[in-house]
Amino acid sequence: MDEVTLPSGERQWRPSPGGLVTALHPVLTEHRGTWIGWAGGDGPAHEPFELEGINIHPVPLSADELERYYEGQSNATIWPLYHDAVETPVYKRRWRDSYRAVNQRFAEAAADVAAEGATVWVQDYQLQLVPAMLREMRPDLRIGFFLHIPFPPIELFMQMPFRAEILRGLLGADLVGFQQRLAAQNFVRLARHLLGLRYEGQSIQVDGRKVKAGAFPISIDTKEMERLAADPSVQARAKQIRAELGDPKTVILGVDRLDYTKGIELRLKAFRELLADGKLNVGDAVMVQVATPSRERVEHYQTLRVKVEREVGRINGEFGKVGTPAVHYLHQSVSKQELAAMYAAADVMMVTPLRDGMNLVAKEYIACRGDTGGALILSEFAGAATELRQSFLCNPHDPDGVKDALLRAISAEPAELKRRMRVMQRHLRTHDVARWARTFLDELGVDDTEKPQDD
Ligand code: GDG
Repeated sequence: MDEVTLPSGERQWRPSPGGLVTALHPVLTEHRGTWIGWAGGDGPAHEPFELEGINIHPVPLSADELERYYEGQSNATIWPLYHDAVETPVYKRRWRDSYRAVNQRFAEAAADVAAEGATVWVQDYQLQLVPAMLREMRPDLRIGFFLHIPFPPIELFMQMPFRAEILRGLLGADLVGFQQRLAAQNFVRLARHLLGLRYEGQSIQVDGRKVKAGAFPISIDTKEMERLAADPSVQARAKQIRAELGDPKTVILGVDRLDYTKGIELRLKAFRELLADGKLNVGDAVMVQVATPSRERVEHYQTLRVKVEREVGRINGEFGKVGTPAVHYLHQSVSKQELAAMYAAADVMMVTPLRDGMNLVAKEYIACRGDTGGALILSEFAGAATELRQSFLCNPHDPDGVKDALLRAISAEPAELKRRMRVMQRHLRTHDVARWARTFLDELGVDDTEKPQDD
C-alpha cells in the first residue's frame, strides 16, 4: 500500500502497482486477513487501520533501511541474482545487516498480531528470513512462504554470501511455494547440497519437521478483468486510443515496470530492425510501450532507462514522421481502466522477459480480449509460458526469433488467433488467483473456518 497526497491535500491509501498487490487484494478481502506491510516512504509508523475490507498493519522503514534493505539487498542483490543474474548482483555487507534487521521487525510484527495457532503467509524475496525468525518466536503458528520471482539453480544461488542463512530462513516455513516446478526442485536440491538435508519428493526433513516445497502458479482475478474490459466506457476508450494512434493496421503493445528483466530493449530493437528491413511500415504498425517507473534510485534501473529512451529516440528519429511517431513511449503509471483499454486496443501484445517468475501482464491481456482475437508474443523464460502454450512463444535472447514471432503474429489469420485466444481464456477462467490462493492454503492445511493472517 502507498500513502498518496490528493490534489486537495488529503492523504489517502492506495494499493501500489505491481503483481503482488494485484494478486493478493482479492484474496485478502475474501479472507478478511491482516496485511502486514511496508507503508511506503521513510516516515514513522502509522496506526493499524482498515481499508476495503483488509486490516492494514503498517511497518516503517527508515531512509537508511530504504537504501540498504530495499534498494540494496532486495533489489540490487537478490532480484538480479534470482533472475539468472541478467544484471550483475551487487553484494554489500551493510545491506545484509539491514535486511536481517528489517526481516526481524516484520517477524515481530507478525508474532504480535497473529492469534494462537493462526496462519501467516509470508510473501516474497524481501522477507526470506521471516519464516525462521517467526517460528523461533511463535512455534504455534502455521507458516507459509511464497516466492513470486524465480528461484535460481544451485550454481547461481551459491554466489550469495549469506546463502545458508537465507535457506534456513525459508526452511522455517511449513510450505514454501514457487511459481514453477523447476524452482521447487532447485530449492529441495539446494537444501541437500548446502545443508545436507534429506528429502523425499518435494518434502524436506528439517529438525524433525517436514517442510514441503511446491509449484503454485499465480494468476489474475480473471472475472474482474473480463468485466472491466467489457465495460462500455473501456471499449469506447479502446476505439479512441486506436483513432488517436491514426487507426493503424497493427497496434503492438508492451506494458512493464521499467525493469531490465522484462526485455524492453530487445523488443524495441526487434521492431526497429523490422522497420529497417522494410517488413513493417510506420503508419501500418505502431508500437506503444508503457514503462511504469520502478526502483528509480537503483543504478541498474537508471542505466536501463537511459538505454530504453535512447532506443525509442533512435527509432522515432530514423523512422517517424511529423505527427506519426513509430513508438509511443509512456514512462508513467496509467489507471486500471486505461490499461484495460490499451489491452483491448492492441492487436499484438509483446511480453518478452529474459526471466520472469510468472508475468501477470500476459494473463491480463488474454482476459481483456473478449472474442476479438489478438496475439500474445510470450518469452519462453516467463513462468506464464508453461500455461499459455497457444501464445507465440519466442526466445528473447534470439533477436531473429523475436522478429519472426512478431511477423507470424501480425500475419496470422483472425480465425487462428481467436482459436488460440479461446483456449487460453478457458484456462484462465478456471486457473485464477482465487484458485492459486486456495491451492496454496489447502496444501498448507488451512481449513475454511480459519482466517489467514497475511504478511
Ligand atoms: C512480480 C514478478 C509475477 C504495471 N504497470 C501498470 C500497472 N501494472 C500492473 C500490471 C500487472 C502488474 O502491475 C505487473 O505484474 P507482473 O507479473 O507483470 O510483473 P512484476 O511487477 O515484476 O511482478 C512476476 C508477479 O510478481 C506476481 O507473482 O507474475 O513474475 O516479477 O498486474 O497490470 N497497473 C496499473 N498501471 C500501470 O501503469 N494500473
